[in-house]
Amino acid sequence: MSQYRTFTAADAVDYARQYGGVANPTSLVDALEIGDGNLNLVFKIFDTEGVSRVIVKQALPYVRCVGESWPLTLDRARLEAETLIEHAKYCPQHTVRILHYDAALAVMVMEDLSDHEIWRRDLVKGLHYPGAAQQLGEYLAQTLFHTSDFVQHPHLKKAEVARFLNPELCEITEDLFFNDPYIVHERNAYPAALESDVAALRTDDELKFAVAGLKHRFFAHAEALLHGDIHSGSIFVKAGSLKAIDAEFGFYGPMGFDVGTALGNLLINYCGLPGLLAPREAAAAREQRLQDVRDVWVTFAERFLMLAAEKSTDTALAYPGYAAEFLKKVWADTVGYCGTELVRRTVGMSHVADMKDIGDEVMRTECIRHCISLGKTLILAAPNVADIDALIARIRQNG
Ligand code: SR1
Ligand code: MG
Repeated sequence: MSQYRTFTAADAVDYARQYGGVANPTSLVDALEIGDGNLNLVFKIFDTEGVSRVIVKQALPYVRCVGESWPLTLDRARLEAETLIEHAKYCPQHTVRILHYDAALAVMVMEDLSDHEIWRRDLVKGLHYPGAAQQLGEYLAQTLFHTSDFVQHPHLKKAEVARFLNPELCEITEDLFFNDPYIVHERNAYPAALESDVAALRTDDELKFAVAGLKHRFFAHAEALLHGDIHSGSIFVKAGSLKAIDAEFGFYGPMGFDVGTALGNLLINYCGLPGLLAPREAAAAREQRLQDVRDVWVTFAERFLMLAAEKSTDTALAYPGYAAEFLKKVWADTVGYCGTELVRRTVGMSHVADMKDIGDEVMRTECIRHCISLGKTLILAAPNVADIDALIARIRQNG
């Protein structure tokens, strides 16, 4: 990676001129670094009219939100670009378009989605995008089915597992999801008033046993090419459109991890809404969030079964009824991983606006307490939650 250098705004403009695919490249004149995520540099590239035209994204050789003390592989840029390119083969309508990438520079150029909004930013305002949940279910079904053993040739599948080995980014997930919240760790951060709730996670044998199973399946079950971090901050929306971005955690893993992460972020929002909005608006938005959870799962499951019936190429896996049986395992994983997302976003290091933006400290603490409690409930209940109705009933029971 000797060619690597960290881009300045001027470098980003030059790069976009070469690889942005704009008709008149010299019209690109300005760049603004807008990265607000945990890991990378992100430049918006503007033309002479001040219109943003493409995005240049570059991985830094360390975790941006922590600094150089936490080095991180530059190969994540290749993994991100190749995951998104792969997903776009099967679901172009819901995957950001990668125009160019360079593994040595750890850089990619992608379509500008300035006419969209980061979904989390609008979920925090209680806004609803009709159809977004179904579109997310469609993205999950298309990408996970088409990269699975149901349809990939066994030789290709094994080669793809190798191409998408992502040990360093997986290790972040392994630590942040499945270790840190259940031990004393310096990365953890939560309100002091919740010390006893968090301490209870550390001594709950049944819970730690269930988390061990989820971590083990994350290690071992190479079921499909996951996005790997499909939270509401990795999704752009506008009326009638949804696009997944930010797939640097992509690897072959258990399908329920992606579906559970997606549902988990809707439920984090559900838990935060009473602190974000006035009571009447919060109640309405929470009902919508439960409907979104239902719509994501139902769309995912129905489309997955339809694809399995129509397109499965593996002789044994195509046996009638097998896909439905497999989906039951994906469902149990989904509920479990969903629970771990709720716990790690509140107890661990990666906090989100759905909680951080709650102005009132007491209210924020209560919303976080609810999120931890719901997460724990879902992890424990995962093998016994019969279906989406039972999940929604459990969520309501939890408060
Ligand atoms: C150190 S990275 C922390 C988190 O940010 C990313 O978006 C992932 O969610 C990761 O877990
Ligand atoms: Mg990300």
